[in-house]
Amino acid sequence: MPILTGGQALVQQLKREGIDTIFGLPGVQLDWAFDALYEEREHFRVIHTRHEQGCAYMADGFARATGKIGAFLVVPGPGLLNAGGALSTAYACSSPVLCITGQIDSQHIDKGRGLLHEIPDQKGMISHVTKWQALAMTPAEIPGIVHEAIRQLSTGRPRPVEIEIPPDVLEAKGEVTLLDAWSGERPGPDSDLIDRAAQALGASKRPLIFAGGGIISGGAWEELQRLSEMLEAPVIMSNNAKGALSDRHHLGLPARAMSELGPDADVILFAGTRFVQGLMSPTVQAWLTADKTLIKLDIDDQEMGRNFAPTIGIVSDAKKGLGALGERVERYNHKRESLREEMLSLKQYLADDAAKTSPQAEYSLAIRAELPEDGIFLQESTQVGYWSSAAFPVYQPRTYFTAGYQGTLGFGFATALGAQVGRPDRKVVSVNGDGGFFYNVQELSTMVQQKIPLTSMVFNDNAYGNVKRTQELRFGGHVIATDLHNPDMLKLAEAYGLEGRRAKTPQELRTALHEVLKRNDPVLIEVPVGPMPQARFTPRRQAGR
Ligand SMILES: Cc1ncc(C[n+]2csc(CCOP(=O)(O)OP(=O)(O)O)c2C)c(N)n1
Ligand SMILES: [Mg+2]
Repeated sequence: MPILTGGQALVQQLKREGIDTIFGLPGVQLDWAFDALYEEREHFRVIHTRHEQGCAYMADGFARATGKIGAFLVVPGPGLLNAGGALSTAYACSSPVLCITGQIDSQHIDKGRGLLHEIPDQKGMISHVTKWQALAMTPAEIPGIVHEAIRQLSTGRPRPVEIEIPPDVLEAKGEVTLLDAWSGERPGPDSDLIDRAAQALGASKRPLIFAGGGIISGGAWEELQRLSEMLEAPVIMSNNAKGALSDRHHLGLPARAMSELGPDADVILFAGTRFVQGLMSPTVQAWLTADKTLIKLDIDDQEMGRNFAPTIGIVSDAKKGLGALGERVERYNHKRESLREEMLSLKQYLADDAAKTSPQAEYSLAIRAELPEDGIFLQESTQVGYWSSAAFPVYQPRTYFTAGYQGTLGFGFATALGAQVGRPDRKVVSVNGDGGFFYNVQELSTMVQQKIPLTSMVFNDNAYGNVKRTQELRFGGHVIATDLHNPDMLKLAEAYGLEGRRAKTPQELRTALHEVLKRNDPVLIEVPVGPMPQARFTPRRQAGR
């Protein structure tokens, strides 16, 4: 048995589990962990950031872009709290993020003495945005805890987990048994339930599939496409599922299509989605239960019946569940007429309707025109970002990421940096407002130091425009706390040592992207804009067409 420090035990076990990239920000409690990373500097890429929220967002972006685990290492207490918004986002979006943090010395934990970075019940505090937490009290237990963390991240619903190790434990030496990398199966479906669901789908006249982010995180897009083509069932994708089926496929549709296709469907398969719309929209609620068979497939048994009551609920890994459904449906299926013409006409309506929101449509489509099909787009809570979630065409899985129901301002730029680190072979762009961008402006430094060739766009209206518009329209012009003073963006880029561009129209943005995406450099593009209208989308039924 080797004698290792706690820090070495941590780093060696991470290495065995296949982790090779860590986003981190050091401090006294982590010195022995960082020194162990130094010893393994040939294996690990350590990317240090300028704020802990950057570490956690980057780990999330890395995880989403690669499908692997994204790991970060931050000091306890305030460092961990700084990572909170990013962790809540990864939690909301079911992203496999490994958070490793410190503690105060083991003998003092939860005594309330007031030691550096101490907060009471750290594990309890972070438990609300992580699915599992553990505290290591000896070097010998560290490999087992890391191994269990990897198991937690690799099975069930992928959500962040947290490991905390006190500084005296990272420093202490002891006999340590390292474990082989975790490997195991994800749970498959119950075959009787698959049979019932396959019968319902096979006999259905107008089957429909609503796909959520679980399809992406579960790597189930091929099984999804096969099933939808067998059934000639349109696949409506939530924002987190964009790209599960290509927008070019006649059956691949954005979430807005639910109000068009939901009411007439007789069997709906909800796969890897909470489908909160069923609760939140009275219109959806009205048709959701009427004479329909609702099948729900989810890895998380807690999601069964939470937002709506399914007729058939199947707890399973998405890939295995959809694969099994595809096989079994063959037995019960009948041939349906092609929906090609009908769906292409619906897509055309949706595109024409979305194009009415200007200038968001023009800017967004300018980006689409220049971003390669496999390029990665990071959205944020800004005008062009909102429009994009509704109408940006996406062609491949793992190429469009949102902050999900956290709507976390500050998500876009930092998460995009992590995505670019994970996929150096892809073009990555982020769309930010001036409000959101400045949450993480300091990571321009990381971008340059680590040579991360991301193209970040800042739509600059010198305002928290979204809120300001509400104040103007709903509160009689009571503008408060929403005007922003920004530095000159080109000088900002220059000061950080990266290329800055200014594009004043959609055409100029397209030209700028055309040029910079040919190269592999970090770029900041400012797009000065005025106030934009709220994006409005009119369901075709309502438009009477
Ligand atoms: C963490 C967080 N804080 C606050 C908000 C509330 N919020 C939503 S949009 C917005 C303004 C966004 O401003 P900007 O990024 O400049 O985009 P714009 O609307 O101007 O395009 C704010 C403050 C939020 N979504 N997330
Ligand atoms: Mg703004």
